[in-house]
Amino acid sequence: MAPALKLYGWAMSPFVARALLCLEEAGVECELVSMIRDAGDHRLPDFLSKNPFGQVPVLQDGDLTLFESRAIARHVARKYKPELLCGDGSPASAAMVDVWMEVEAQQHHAPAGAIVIQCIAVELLGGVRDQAIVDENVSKLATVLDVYEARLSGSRYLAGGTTVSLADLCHFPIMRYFMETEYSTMVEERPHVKAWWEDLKARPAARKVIESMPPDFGVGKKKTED
Ligand SMILES: N[C@@H](CCC(=O)N[C@@H](CS)C(=O)NCC(=O)O)C(=O)O
Ligand SMILES: *[C@@H]1O[C@H](CO)[C@@H](O)[C@H](O)[C@H]1NC(C)=O
Repeated sequence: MAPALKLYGWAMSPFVARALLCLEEAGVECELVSMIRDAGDHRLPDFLSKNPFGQVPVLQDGDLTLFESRAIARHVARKYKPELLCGDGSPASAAMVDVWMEVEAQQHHAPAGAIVIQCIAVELLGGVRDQAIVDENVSKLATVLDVYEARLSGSRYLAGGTTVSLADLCHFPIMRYFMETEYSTMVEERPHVKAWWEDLKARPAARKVIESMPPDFGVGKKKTED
């Protein structure tokens, strides 16, 4: 029988990978319906009826159709592995998962994503990176990672305690690409952030998802095929 869940998108996208990682961690079987960005699959009417913003990923879980990778991640956790959302089960510990999920979305993602785009994507697409954008975002990310270093010196995971939560997992996809840039030293230089990252990437679910995340977004491969 085909799995009841379907995820639409291209697996190398950090947003799609966020959903895939969460599904994998929750042990949920899900069919990846592959789409091709260059072919404009995400702008076809059928896809726009699933996500009017024309972005991947989209999750279909029975009658429920969802977009926005963090909302998908929360849904999967809530329905299939609630421990990922609630720490030790107390309201206080669930609140800390929420706080650090917001930190990922509001503080970490933009600078880390900007560095990844400039240092990997722009150059592979034949452009020239804008070093001013890189520098500004490196400085912003350094401040953010200093906060992480302090936080992780008191607990193994961001939400506190010794069990992984959705807050940690949500960082994985953009970190995976960030660690391929020369700015990965920013992680190496912060021992607690480094230990946290090594722990995350060693998780079986992360090792599985990373197989579909080539460090060059598959762009390098495409170039040689052209
Ligand atoms: N906030 C969204 C962002 C999704 C997103 O940017 N998806 C990219 C994946 S590479 C996309 O679909 N881009 C195609 C486009 O915007 O045309 C999420 O978290 O799911
Ligand atoms: C970071 O990168 C973004 C996106 O390229 C850019 O708009 C912004 O000015 C950069 N700097 C900071 C401090 O966020």
